[in-house]
Amino acid sequence: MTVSQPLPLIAVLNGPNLNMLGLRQPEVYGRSTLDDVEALCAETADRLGLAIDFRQTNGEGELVSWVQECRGKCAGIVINPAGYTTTSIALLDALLACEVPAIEVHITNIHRREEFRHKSFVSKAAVGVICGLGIRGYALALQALAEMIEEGA
Ligand code: DHK
Repeated sequence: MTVSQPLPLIAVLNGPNLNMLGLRQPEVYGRSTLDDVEALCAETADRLGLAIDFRQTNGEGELVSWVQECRGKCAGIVINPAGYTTTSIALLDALLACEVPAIEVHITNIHRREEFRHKSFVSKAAVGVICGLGIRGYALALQALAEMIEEGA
């Protein structure tokens, strides 16, 4: 008898205004929509043998609560904190408290943009940061987490 193991669960969490992807400053963020990002994550997770829980919120408190929920439940987090990257110590604290490896993703290269976007509070709690590679950054983050889980890191 073979007992099948549940697939490792990865939370893919998106912060404020990412629901506007595709419409929002397409010259900066590109034309892909959040549905396109979700489809890319779902297909990448499928290929890698991961399960995903994909969410977006405009609320800081909700994002903090979702990160807390990951504790003991998720094998990894992919997070694009968007505008809360540079402001939210609460989000940093939640990521530190949840003890789940998190990869921070930004669609744009925040270091080529306005100076106020350069400093991330979230990075202090992230195992890695991917920025400037468009929505493929999400797929690369899932790939990295799959490898880390496989290595037992
Ligand atoms: C998305 C946002 O909404 C901005 O607030 C960040 C990030 C950059 C992104 O590139 O995905 O500064």
